[in-house]
Amino acid sequence: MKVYFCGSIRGGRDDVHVYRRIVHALQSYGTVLTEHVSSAELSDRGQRSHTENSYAHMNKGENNAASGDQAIHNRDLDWLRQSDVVVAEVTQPSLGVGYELGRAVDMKKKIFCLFRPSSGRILSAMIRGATDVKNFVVRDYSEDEVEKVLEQFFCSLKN
Ligand code: 6IA
Repeated sequence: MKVYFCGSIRGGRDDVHVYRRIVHALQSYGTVLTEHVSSAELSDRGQRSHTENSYAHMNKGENNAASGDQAIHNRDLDWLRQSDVVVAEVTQPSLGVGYELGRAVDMKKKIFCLFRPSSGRILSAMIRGATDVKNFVVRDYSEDEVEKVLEQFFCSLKN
């Protein structure tokens, strides 16, 4: 099983410790294509990092930000197409995560969104309200429930 994990990067890295915990748990269900999203080295500013270096070869010699971003976008969409399941932590608002979810809906992926009400935020109606979309599940949870809610979701896929 290939899992595409979405979490905020330029939207803010406040929840990276939660992403780590989710990705760790997801690895017991399959291959996480986007493990870098949970990397503490990856900042919201685009500092040199392992992930950035791994995308560098796709810039074909150009070293400007836009071509780097194009490579990231195209690579991520390739991974999204390959994935069997999309899991998104949606507590920290992120344009990229919202975009990925919209594209994933269009690709008819199985989607599981995780939101922590303890953040004090109110989740976007475009995520919370997607109840008519097939295979689109939003689950409220607290950090200590990560393993449990993922187990319930992956069990439900078997039925
Ligand atoms: O708008 P955001 O940056 O918060 O979007 C985050 C989402 O878009 C994540 O779920 C990722 O899958 C994807 N994404 C955004 N930026 C990157 C990235 N590097 N590398 C891989 N996936 C990304 C950005 C440059 C970095 C060195 C800061």
